[in-house]
Amino acid sequence: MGCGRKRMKFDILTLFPQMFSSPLQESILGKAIEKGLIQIRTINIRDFALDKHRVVDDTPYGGGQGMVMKVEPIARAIEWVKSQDPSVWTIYLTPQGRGLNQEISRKLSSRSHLVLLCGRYEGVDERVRELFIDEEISIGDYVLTGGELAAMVVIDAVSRLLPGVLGSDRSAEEDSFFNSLLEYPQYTRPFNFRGNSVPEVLLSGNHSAISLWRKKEALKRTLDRRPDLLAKANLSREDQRLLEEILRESRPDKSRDGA
Ligand code: 4FV
Repeated sequence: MGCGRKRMKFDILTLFPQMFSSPLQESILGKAIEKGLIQIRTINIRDFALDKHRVVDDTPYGGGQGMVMKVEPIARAIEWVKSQDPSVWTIYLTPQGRGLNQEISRKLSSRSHLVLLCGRYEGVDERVRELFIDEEISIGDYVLTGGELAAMVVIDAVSRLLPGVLGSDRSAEEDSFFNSLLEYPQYTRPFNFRGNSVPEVLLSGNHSAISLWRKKEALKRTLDRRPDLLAKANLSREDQRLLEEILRESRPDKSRDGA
């Protein structure tokens, strides 16, 4: 099973387990499940609501619109998982969490068992977070109807970093080189599409020239679209030199002669 490779377990606490049926069966994640590299289990929080009507939400104390998810069913569900594996790391998906990024994804990929708690309505009772949650993660500054889609994003971003999940582990590593920068432009056949051709260097077979072009393009794109990432990137001296070249080339020609 997974030939001794590291395998990872995701326990998803949700009121809508069927939402996970198809998205996780397709393509790379589907194969990773078949290969036993990842195991995904959906746990219906309502199964841990023990009252006759299996109630999982209630009106907010202090009034206000919407409903809040009750603490007891979630507490029982998390304690049930912890009774099987006390080392499980519990995550609550919420707009109030830390913004998911490649660094967080890499950290999570070093763990073996995650619980992903999916909120609904106005969210969960505060005591769930205080008593049962190790980490809160947001996939973006917008409000979803539920945490399920965010949980899928986390599973995808983390699973692809596990050895054996992507075609070749190199792609994840290559990922890692560029991970603090935006990706360089990609091209494939046809060479010429309606008069738009592929940069010659990519067909030169000169791998150092190709790598230099890609690094420069990644730096240019990051400078244009996400200068905040550039500020955080640990740039090599060659990167710095390329960046100066890009800035020089972007300035109107008067500066080229240092006038
Ligand atoms: C969300 C996000 C998100 C908030 C209210 C579920 C919803 C509802 N989760 N990143 N953005 N969650 O919008 O993770 O309970």
